[in-house]
Amino acid sequence: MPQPSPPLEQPPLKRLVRALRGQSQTPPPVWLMRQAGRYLPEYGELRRQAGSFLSLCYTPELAVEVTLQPVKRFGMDAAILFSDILVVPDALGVEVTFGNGNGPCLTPVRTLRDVAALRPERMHHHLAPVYDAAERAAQALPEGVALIGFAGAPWTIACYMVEGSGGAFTAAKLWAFGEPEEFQRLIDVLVEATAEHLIEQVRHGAEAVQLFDSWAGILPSSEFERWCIAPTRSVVQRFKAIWPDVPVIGFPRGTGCMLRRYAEATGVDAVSVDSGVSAEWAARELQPRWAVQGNLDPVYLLVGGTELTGRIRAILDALGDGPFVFNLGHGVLPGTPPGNVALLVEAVRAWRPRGEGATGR
Ligand code: 1CP
Repeated sequence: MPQPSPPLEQPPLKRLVRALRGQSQTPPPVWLMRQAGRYLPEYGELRRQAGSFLSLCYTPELAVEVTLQPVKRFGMDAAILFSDILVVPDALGVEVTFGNGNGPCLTPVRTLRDVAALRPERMHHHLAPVYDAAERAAQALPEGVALIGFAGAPWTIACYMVEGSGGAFTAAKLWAFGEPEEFQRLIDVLVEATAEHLIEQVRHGAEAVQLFDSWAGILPSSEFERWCIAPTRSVVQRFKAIWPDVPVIGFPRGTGCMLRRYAEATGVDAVSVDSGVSAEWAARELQPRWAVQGNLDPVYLLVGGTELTGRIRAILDALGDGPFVFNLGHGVLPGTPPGNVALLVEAVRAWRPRGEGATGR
């Protein structure tokens, strides 16, 4: 009698995904926010080939190559899809340009009429090259390396859309605090668009997603619930309705002691912490319930040497025993010597918990 064929084996979960699901890994997986980009000479070449920054994002062959560059050079545990948080407003029909080194420039959205002119129905078509890049990157990555998809959180995207540029975002705050019902309409559009964008990236191969709320820290505590937490919770709920097992990392930068409330209320699986809170605080207040990611100040990558390796070890000693993903508190800075990124990855890989020999862990 022929034996029944064994059930198809699922590939083992990647180290990044396991850590984000709450399983400690020794040593913890490592990747860096903005690990692709201007500090890498090989990025500069492709950037010139593409012409504009957005055409780099929308040319799948080039976007895949840039996504893979840091992984090829340094061997991180994850690649973040090369794109930008501002492709969402671009896809909604807002004109977005990136001047040379001057940051982004957008046609400001400041009235209900501007909100009504947004075109969510064209988003999917517009972002097709990004999803194509995700699919190709997921296939091209070395075994065991996970692909991370991402989006800006609604508050942070609204900041850029209302202001029309980077900066202090006073126009966005003025609208949010002065005419909250109007501003809510913009946030509602962004909640849908953001969830859709994350869901599609997973459909095309991303294995975890990160929500960048880079400007959550400029909200006063009285407005934090309404403009950071509530929209994020809505995005996570929509995403989880489609992909319940795919981990979501939340990064509400600059929010200090509010991080705990954020994690409790939004439903994220993991919290990315900036360098403003200590690794010990994160280990005590967050790690018992959520995976933690972070939190080396990117300036240590400019400093290098034993200051860098000492800080890495201190963070790992505080957080490395629990579910943890080594990362920075914010993105890699332009001008970072690539050799220091190599040193970082090596130092994380060499780390073992204290007393490992004694306890046999
Ligand atoms: O080549 C160039 O001149 C463009 C520089 C650049 C790069 C490399 C921009 C313009 N965006 C990116 C890629 C990018 N942006 C990635 C993928 C690469 C990777 O991480 O390896 C990601 C995840 C982002 C996310 C992003 N874009 C954020 C959130 C993270 C953060 O830094 O807080 C934000 C705020 C942006 C907006 C943006 N895009 C680019 C710039 C210069 C900015 C910041 C503008 C400002 O300071 O307000």
